Amino acid sequence: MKENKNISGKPDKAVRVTKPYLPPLEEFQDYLRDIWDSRWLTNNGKYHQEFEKALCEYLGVKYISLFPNGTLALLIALQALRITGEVLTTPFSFVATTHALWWNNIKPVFVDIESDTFNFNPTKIEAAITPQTTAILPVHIYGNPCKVEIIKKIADTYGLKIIYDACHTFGVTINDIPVLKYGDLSVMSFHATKVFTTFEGGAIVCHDEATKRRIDNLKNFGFAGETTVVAPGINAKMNEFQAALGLLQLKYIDKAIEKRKQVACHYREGLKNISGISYLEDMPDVKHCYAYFPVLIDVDKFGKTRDDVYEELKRHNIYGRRYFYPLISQFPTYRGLESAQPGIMPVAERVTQKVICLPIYPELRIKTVNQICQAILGYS
Ligand code: T4K
Repeated sequence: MKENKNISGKPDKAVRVTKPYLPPLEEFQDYLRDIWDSRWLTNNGKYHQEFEKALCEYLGVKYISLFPNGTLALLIALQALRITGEVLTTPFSFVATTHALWWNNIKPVFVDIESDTFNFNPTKIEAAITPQTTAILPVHIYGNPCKVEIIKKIADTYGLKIIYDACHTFGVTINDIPVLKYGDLSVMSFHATKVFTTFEGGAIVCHDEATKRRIDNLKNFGFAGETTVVAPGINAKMNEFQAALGLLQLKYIDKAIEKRKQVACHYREGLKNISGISYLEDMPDVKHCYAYFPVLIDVDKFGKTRDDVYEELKRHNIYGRRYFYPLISQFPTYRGLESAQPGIMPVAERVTQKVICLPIYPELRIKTVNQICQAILGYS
């Protein structure tokens, strides 16, 4: 394996929270040459079309629209369903989830999370619904599925749409059913830090042809033909280079997820029975993608805070990340909202103080995983 170099060209020994899994460069060069020769670079090109089809097959869904990143896909998902007013969402996510609401002039209403999954808590939905509520935007955080059946039941009762932020999931299934089949729409990210990457990238999964057409129009300035514009759309098209990488990545993704699983299993083994350290187990009947490996540090039992551990790991050249700290509702941009007030979301407030995501990626050596566990153990 080649050694990584840092920006100044020196060997980079740091172990970071993630590292993109890339196919052999020679294989990508064939695609590059083809794109170069064809001079067709974007706008629903050959590889875009092939990738959409191949991705539908791989993920077991009917309709996918590709995007240049997950954030634009979230923005368009909300536009496509004409969501307005208030939307219930989680404060425990990457800030893009809530930003997408704000950019659409929608008021986010934060709802607490569950203590065992860190996902949006469905038992808190009904109390947060108002006459202005039009939709729910939960996140399958760390790739672990939300309680999709319960959320659907509540949404159906109140006539609400569901858009899942599925930016952490790839190939995740519940009882062999793709998690992407739930909700009116699901939004994916193929950013460099994700399980499946197209450099930057994203997608919306929908379940009927008319919605797919509307999404495709919206991402192409609203054009519904050469001379007709049916909506104030935007430019949110994935280019041919991203699509070609996506096609190639599909060949390797199963192997990559299997390697992530091995890393997760070794962490669980290395960190088990340590007072004050807890982590998520695999959920029954779920096929996971092992996007992140979050660990909670309980200061009373472990004797050190999460931030102590974070700093200690840095001294070992190991860069975990405090995903997701602070809560979105604690950022100055959002903390004025009624639903963001301190004390309203006790679980999220507790988890955000305790969580650290340890490095996980397919090329992470088991030897390194053991060293990370030892660094934590030796610090208690
Ligand atoms: N919804 C959710 C739930 C999300 O998590 C995200 C994105 C979105 C929506 C929006 O999707 P996108 O519009 O991004 O497609 C990263 C990512 O930028 C962001 O995509 C991701 N979530 C978020 C959780 O993490 P940072 O600021 O933590 O990334 P950064 O640059 O610090 O990278 C983290 C580590 O990854 C680095 O220390 C090393 C490694 N890395 C990173 C890059 C960019 C590489 O090895 N190579 C790379 O090219 O936000």
